[in-house]
Amino acid sequence: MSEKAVLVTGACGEIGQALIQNLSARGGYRIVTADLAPLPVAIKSLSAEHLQGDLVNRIKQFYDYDFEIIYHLAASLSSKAEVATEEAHRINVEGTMQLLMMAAYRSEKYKKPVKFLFPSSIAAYGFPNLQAKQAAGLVKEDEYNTPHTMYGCNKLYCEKLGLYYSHYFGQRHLDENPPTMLDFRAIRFPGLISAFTLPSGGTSDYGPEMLHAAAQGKPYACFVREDTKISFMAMPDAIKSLMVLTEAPRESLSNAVYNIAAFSLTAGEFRKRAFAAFPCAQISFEPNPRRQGIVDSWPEDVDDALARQEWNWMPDYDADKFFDEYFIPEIKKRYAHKPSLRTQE
Ligand code: AKB
Repeated sequence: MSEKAVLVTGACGEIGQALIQNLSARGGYRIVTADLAPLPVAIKSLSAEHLQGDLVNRIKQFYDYDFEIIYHLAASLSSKAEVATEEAHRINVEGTMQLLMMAAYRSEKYKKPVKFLFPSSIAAYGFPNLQAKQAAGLVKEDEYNTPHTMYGCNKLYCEKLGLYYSHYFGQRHLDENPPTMLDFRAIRFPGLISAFTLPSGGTSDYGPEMLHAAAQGKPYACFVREDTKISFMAMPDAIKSLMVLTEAPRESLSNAVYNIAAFSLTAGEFRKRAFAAFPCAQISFEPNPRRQGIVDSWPEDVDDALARQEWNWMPDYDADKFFDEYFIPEIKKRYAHKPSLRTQE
């Protein structure tokens, strides 16, 4: 059986590493990776070829491949993007547009729609103030699309670009012989937490940072208030969502952009969970006004009914299962060699 050619950009990031491991375990894929950095040892042998460097400068190279599926994960996350806005725009928007153009061109030329999977974010939402956030309840895909961050603006705009290249590019969609268009599918991810990697540059990072610090017996000063609430998800569920959406039949999808949710917790609840597993944890709250403002503009939770209805989305991990069956057991193994680690068995 021939292998499906898959491109994973942002391969060294948290989602990238977990996705590559999953694709490789499933088998049947020729995985080409791309990133600014060299591949970490954990996934090096899983990549058939690694394209290292700036995607925007090297886009021509990508036209030589026959990718059936593209997971475009490369991004500058919300906190980092806010301090280097031009660079973020270049990575998040120009890089995405170049790849979308390439995928649209190949779809049309070879009359086979390239599947383009795009990780969007809860950062695409923006509430005018904390009261509005707390009153909103579960937020649907088309509500509060008024992001406050460069990253959120970039994600929202790239969703629109994806729609454009998959439906209207060339304005020939109404012709008698419309071209084959690329197949764009996006997921608005909540904050993701992996037991194996740590995030960097994001604003939901306080959740995973707090837990990894507690597991190592390191003090942690949380940069948001204790009552700060947003939705989170276990990394295995994020990977599952990408795989399920990739395989969903086109006809069953009425939308290109989907919310997904798993559990919503306050920073204070994270601390409680951390103490329960690691009683010696040292966690304080020292809110940073800028990062606090960003998280205050994001929803407490999102409505993922459309994903559940159209592609049977269902997370495997609620908060209890996340802590009891995934994060705590894995993190204890990961840091077991550290002498400072003291846990409650
Ligand atoms: C970030 O914090 O920027 C990301 C996200 C919520 O998209 N984790």
